[in-house]
Amino acid sequence: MNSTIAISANTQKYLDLEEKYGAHNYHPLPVVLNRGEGVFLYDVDGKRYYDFLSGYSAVNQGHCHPKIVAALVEQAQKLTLTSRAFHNNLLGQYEKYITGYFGYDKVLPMNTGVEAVETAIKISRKWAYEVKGIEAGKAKIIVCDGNFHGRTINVISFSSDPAATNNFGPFVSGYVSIPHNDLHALEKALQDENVCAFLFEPIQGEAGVVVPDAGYYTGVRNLCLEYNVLMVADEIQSGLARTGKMLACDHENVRPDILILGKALSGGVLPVSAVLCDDEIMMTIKPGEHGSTYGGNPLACTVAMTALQVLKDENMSANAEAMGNLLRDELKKLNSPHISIVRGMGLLNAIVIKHTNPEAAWELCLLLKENGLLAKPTHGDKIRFAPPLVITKEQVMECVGIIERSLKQLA
Ligand code: IF1
Repeated sequence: MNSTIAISANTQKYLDLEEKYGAHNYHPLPVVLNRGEGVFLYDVDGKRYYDFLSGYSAVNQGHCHPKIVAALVEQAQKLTLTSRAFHNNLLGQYEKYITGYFGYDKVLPMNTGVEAVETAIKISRKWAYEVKGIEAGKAKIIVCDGNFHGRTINVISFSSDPAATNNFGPFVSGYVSIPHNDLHALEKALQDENVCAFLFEPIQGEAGVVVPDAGYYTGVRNLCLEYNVLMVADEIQSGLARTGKMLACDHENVRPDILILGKALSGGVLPVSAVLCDDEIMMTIKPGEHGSTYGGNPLACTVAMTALQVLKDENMSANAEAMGNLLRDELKKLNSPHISIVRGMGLLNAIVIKHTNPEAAWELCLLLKENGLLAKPTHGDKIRFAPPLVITKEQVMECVGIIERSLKQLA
């Protein structure tokens, strides 16, 4: 499979360890990294790469951002975890900061992305029974075909990807799946009075960066209002300046009822996630009904405040928009016979590979790696191009050169 490249003995040593002692639940590129700085990653042989994955959009602020790392180190020497059995001096400050930043009454802090999705689902169901008045146990949530919201049993219960669900049953009920980017299908599904929420990714990431038509977010907002259903946006990947606005929904000035954040909320240094909504929804959760050991820990609170502040101070939305436009324009100009589609928004992009070899996207990623750029294929023929948002114009042009060279080397 790794036919086109040679692997150093040093690198192979690390690959062998993982092969022997780690679960085989991933198929990574054969590169072993030990350092990151800004848009760059370095491997154990000292080779430098442009990072075009950004930890699946967790490292929007760039690797080891000095301000985020400084906040982490300073706080780590004072207090890292109290649990929620006691208060800590940073939680309230963080809650005030993030609710002000995004304009919601309340926040519920969690750690990983999928935990925040689970939290949003639990809150939606509480709201269904205690505010909307749906009969006990009957609440339904509408989701989209091709969704990716994480890996728990509940969340994979509404996945349409066989790889995510195969032999993991039995599954959780209460979900209805409709096509992505289809307002007619949404309106039809909303006829069911037991529907309490519509959970969606503003841009479908795992499906291959599928951007909906202009007006979709507005349409969703209006339909959810009309049918008294919560609009729940999973902005874990599309949010935090990645698409050229703080949130993807901001492109249409649409405010979801429940906002789910993760990934870049910590700039890639810790798992930090959050659910934001107003009192009518959040106050349905009472003490003892939900929580997490690490959620809202002082280390996470400090890191998240710094990571959010850095996004604003360094105008990362504006840079993502400008560099994204440049990247897509230049990729289209290559006119490569091997690229059938270039799509995306800001710096959340993908190309679709056209080639007789079904392994071509993987082979291209190996060539890109040889030429100094790291990217990963998804669903066989798509490759995500999502560098940290600190990338400069000169760097984008250098990366386009690497991509052009690699495409020409693709047999
Ligand atoms: C892996 C994908 C990206 C997400 C959205 C929730 C979560 C994710 C919109 C869960 C996580 C990650 C998980 C990662 C691969 C990656 C991914 F290809 F699988 F789809 F980014 F595109 N909502 N996405 O994208 O967050 O619990 O992982 O913190 O290896 O599974 P998590």
